[in-house]
Amino acid sequence: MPLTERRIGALRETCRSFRIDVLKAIYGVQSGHPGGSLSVCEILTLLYQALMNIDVAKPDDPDRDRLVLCKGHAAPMLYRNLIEKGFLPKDSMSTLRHIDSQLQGHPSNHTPGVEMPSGPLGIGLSAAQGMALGLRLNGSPARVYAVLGDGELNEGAVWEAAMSAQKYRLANLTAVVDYNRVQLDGTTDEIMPIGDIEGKWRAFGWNVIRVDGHDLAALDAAFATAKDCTEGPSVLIADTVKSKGVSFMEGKAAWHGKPLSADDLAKAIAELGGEN
Ligand SMILES: Cc1ncc(C[n+]2csc(CCOP(=O)(O)OP(=O)(O)O)c2C)c(N)n1
Repeated sequence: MPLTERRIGALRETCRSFRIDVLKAIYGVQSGHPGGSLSVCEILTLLYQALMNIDVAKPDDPDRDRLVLCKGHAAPMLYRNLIEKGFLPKDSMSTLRHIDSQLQGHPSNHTPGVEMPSGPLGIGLSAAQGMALGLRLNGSPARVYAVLGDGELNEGAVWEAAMSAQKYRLANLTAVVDYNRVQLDGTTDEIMPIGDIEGKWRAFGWNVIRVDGHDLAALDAAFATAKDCTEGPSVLIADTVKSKGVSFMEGKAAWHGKPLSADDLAKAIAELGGEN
């Protein structure tokens, strides 16, 4: 069943407030990655708040769905989602990147709700496909989601995992590429062009679904199509905008890993309709 318009509207509001909370946390510690956290907002929020079968009361449920945030630098948006699901204390965003905090700069498996540590790009899809294979061998109905960046596709290990997931026809695995076309210090086209991104995944035997990565209803439909594909793994190529939601930051590599100044934060919050 697709999500109702009402539910989509509520999730849109959730995304708006998550963007503000993430920017405030990065501002507070003067460190972190705003660009890729904002671009992946709808993808993570839809999965965590609506689609994935996870329950804080049963964190070790063998049949829980798993998500690997392969682009681990977008951790602030992951943490904001885990807080909402009750895995982390409500007020913990302000501890982002503090020593001994559960909210480290990149996901750690010491953090409740995190299934796989990440940060080094390129390793997440291998871990996710291993999880998917193990779950299938155990007869579990659980699904595994792997969220990658398009810059991350520069890593050869991604394509080894892509080959392997197709060999084992892992229909319980959905990868999502947050295709914002910008990486750390330039565009993906400048640094290492991906070319025909859909054709590449198709050549590796994947079911490819193209989607607007900020349109929650379209993403919901795309995840449903992926679930219905029983032949093998699916990948959503999700067109997104780096730093989505804050016009003066959008599409700019400069905001990949730069904290906001007090003025920037005030402007961003005003644009997102929040209170300073
Ligand atoms: C193996 C590895 N090399 C380099 C880095 C440094 N690094 C962190 S983020 C990033 C750019 C990632 O770009 P992309 O995957 O497109 O992420 P997004 O734009 O979605 O934030 C780089 C090169 C890293 N984390 N791991």
